Amino acid sequence: MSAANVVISGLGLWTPEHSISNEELVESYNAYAEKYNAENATSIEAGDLTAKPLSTAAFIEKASGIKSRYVYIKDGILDPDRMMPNIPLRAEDELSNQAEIAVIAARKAMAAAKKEGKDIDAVIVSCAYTQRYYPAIAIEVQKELGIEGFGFDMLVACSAATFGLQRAYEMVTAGTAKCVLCINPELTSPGNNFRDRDSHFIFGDVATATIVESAETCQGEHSYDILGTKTVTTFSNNIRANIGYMVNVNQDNPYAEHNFFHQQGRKVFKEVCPMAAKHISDHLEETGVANTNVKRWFLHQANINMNVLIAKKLLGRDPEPGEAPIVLDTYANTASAGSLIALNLHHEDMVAGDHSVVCSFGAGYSIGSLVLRKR
Ligand code: CO8
Repeated sequence: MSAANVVISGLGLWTPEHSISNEELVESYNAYAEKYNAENATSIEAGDLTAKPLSTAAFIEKASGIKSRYVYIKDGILDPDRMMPNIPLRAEDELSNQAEIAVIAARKAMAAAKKEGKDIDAVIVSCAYTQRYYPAIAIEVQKELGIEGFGFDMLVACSAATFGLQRAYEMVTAGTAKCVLCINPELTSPGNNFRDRDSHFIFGDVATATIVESAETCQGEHSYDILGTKTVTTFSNNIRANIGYMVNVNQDNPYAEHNFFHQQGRKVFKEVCPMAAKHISDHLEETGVANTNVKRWFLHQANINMNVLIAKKLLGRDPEPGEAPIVLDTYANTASAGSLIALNLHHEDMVAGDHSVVCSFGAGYSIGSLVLRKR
């Protein structure tokens, strides 16, 4: 099967009903920091502990472009005595939290692609974290949606969504699946350290879903030829979260800072921007599409300054409004889902023949891209 025979035929997006503004987040963080500093005044004065610095909404918006973020559960996050979402443990016979949000996004993508469970034969759940190791969330989703065939979970942090789409593309190309449901239930808030001034503002929750199938069976109103996919990874410790199943045998504290998301943000910015710009340029060249022939750039949503810089490197000028859509002002960084939120919200006005690029970049480091053409 040639490259242009595999298509994206449906997109779905679940946006949580709760959001938190920078101002709300900063007020609760500062209350927590002031309380911590007052309670530990003696140790801080003696130099045994470091005082918690205060956060500002103005810094957050200027440094990242983020104004607010959506969260699955708001309760608990803004409580200075808790600083994490209050998500009750579910019984084993209840739908898991991630399967719940995955199914909502999946149903939207299936409706857009005009598919029912019986039409799909593979499910990929790819995201930055899964809430348990097994059974796979994808298999739970598969049962919930009445899908036969197989499902599996995969983790590639910020690039889980694009890497998942590449797997789907390869499966349809190879004939091991006919129609693949790819879902990215990015429940980031449990892994975000709301007690850390440098990262408390970065992440939001969301779920995106995409149907990948053969052009022969495609019935979606808005569909896209996948002209090519390209992925690369280079090991870096600059973005890490250490939490895992060894936490008990290590006799480690699950609430220790190193178990939450933590990063060297400046280094990430400096190292990833040129890598991502080169990756996209190379991919376009390999696909035979000129940069000047790309209508829309659906870039990873981690930092607005990163997106502007990468778009500038690719275009040799500032991007026009809407050319490289930004969604992180309201969604914040949603791990691997950012570029797909942008695609979900800004694709319908493209016309047949328009080229676009979807690209993720971040932890790993990992970079993944797809070159698309509207049908
Ligand atoms: N309020 C006020 N001041 C602050 C704050 C704050 N909240 N935070 C930092 N400052 C201060 C610092 O102390 C510093 O002060 P000084 O100059 O006196 O030392 C000053 O502001 C500048 O600080 P930084 O150098 O840290 O700030 P930057 O301008 O570099 O901006 C960013 C910080 C926004 C983090 C920026 O570096 C950035 O965006 N880098 C790229 C980040 C990135 O792409 N990360 C990838 C994220 S990973 C991913 O996308 C998925 C991971 C998996 C999901 C995990 C889910 C939980």
